[in-house]
Amino acid sequence: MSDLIAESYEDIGILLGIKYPIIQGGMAWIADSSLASAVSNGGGLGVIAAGNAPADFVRAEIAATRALTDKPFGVNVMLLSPYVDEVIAMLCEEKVDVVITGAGNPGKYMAALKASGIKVIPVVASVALAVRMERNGADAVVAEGQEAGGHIGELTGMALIPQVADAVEIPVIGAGGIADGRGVAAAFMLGARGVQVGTRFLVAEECTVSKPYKAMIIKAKDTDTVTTGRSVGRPVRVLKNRMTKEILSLEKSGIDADTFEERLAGTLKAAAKDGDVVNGSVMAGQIAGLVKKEQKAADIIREMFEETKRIYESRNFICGSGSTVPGDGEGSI
Ligand code: TUI
Repeated sequence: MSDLIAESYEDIGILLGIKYPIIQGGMAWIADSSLASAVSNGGGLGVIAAGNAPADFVRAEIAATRALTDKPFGVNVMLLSPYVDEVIAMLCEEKVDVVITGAGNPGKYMAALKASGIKVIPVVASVALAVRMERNGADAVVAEGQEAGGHIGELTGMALIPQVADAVEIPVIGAGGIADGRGVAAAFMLGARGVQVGTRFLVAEECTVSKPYKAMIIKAKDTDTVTTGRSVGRPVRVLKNRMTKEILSLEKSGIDADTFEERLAGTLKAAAKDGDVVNGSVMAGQIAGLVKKEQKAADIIREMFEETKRIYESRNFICGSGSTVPGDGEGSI
């Protein structure tokens, strides 16, 4: 059984040059050089979020990250950004190690990124996009379930990850609802060879998100997230607050997509940077209820994979006898 871990370490580890098969989610307005370098120094793949920022801003974050770590790191490109073309051109110049894309189809950028020697890992929310991305030369895909925070698709990770794993040859990285070793082990069982984790890294000591945002994650319980924007085709998972109450009631009365976008503009920055968690967008995954304390990024990673290893070593089930009692190894899988 523990061979499976070794295999997954090798796969994503060798592909990305990292010790643990974990990618930090590229959270817009939050994932900066401080968090990305801490995750990379801790043995995972740290990721800077380009979000809606112009190329020069992202270039400065890349320089800052390079000053803080000599390990590989990535940049997350949010494909709905108005600056996406200039950000991609800059990333090709900078020759970053890895580009992870989200919220769209990166097909038209794939050739340029690959020609610059960059590894490309699109986030997908369907089998169809995963298959298309593999044909376009993606090095791996992140299969992200709708348990995740922020912009989401329709399928849960439990349904999406195994279907994507069956449909493509490239490694699949599971995401959405993963915040501890049980989540990692479950994703591996579904066919993933690595994980992407956002919400738990929100409370990393090195995460520069506002204090009220962190406090709200730590206080959150299982049912505290809600999906806004479904009615206008832009589903986004956030923690419930005064803002989500108003947005959901506007959606009930039939708000159009443009008015909706205008109403939301600036709300993620308000929560993440200015600490307004009452009127701002506090994006978080459904697993926020499990996240209870601030820790160093390196400790989060170590703890998660120690737990994964313990699970693999202890869940030694007897097969073939009809028994489901944890076994002594005889006839075990
Ligand atoms: O991108 C994310 N999560 C994000 S981006 C973000 S910034 C933002 N701010 C305000 C409003 C909206 C976004 C916050 N959270 N996750 C990756 C992800 N990508 N999840 C789902 C998808 C996805 C969904 C559909 C990717 C592709 C897709 O279909 C594309 C196609 O053409 O088939």
